[in-house]
Amino acid sequence: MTLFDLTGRTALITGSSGGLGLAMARGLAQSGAQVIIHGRNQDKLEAAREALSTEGHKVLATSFDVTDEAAIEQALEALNDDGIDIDILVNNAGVQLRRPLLEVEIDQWDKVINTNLTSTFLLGRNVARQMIARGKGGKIINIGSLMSSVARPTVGAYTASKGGVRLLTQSMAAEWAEHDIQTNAIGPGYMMTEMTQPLVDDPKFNGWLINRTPAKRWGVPEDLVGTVVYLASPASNYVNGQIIYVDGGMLAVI
Ligand code: GCO
Ligand code: CA
Repeated sequence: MTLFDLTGRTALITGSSGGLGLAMARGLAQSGAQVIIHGRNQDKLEAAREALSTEGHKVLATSFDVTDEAAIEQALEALNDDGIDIDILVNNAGVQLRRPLLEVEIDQWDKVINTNLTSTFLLGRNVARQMIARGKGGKIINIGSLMSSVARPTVGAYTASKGGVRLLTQSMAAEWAEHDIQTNAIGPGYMMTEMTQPLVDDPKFNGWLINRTPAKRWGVPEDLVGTVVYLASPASNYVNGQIIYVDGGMLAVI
């Protein structure tokens, strides 16, 4: 069993029918894990499942609203009934809202907080309950953002939610480390995905980004694979409550 071998482990990755989530699911599968991918769009989810299966990976698919406690409980129960234990949970599902705070309505605010932060609490709590009941420990990896620690105009709700993810990660570590659960976060920088496509297509923003990033390039989803495999593997068994920024150096440099 090498330090990064995930053979025999099962990983649930939310929001993984495309973008960062699918790249992380593929990376975990390539390291030997059985992956359970998740999404709300059935066509996208099935296409992702087909792709991973065709590549020879052990893959299952599940679909539930990450903001709905009953739906989460039902989905976890169904996996349990199929004898599937979740050893690795990646809380990746998230939405963005680019709108000045003065113009944000409460239902828009709630959608961002519920999808990005509350979902991480609900899934983390329920999976941790199972891990503790099994006495086997496990890995919880919460996907934060550059915005877990810095802000920019027009993404206030998202930033508040991702700042919450960072300190919720530390709170989970504080309470669950003694059960051999390692809870850490990844803070992706500006990665090329559907979510950031409008920014890529904006010559002004794109120019600023390339200039502001020490690596002088956008990240791509595959840039997250090494970090998620590390945090999902025995290599990180004594790492807890940390956030690792995968941002081309942006946060380290003014
Ligand atoms: C934005 C972007 C960022 C990225 C990412 C950066 O509008 O500023 O959407 O928030 O998505 O979160 O880490
Ligand atoms: Ca197992």
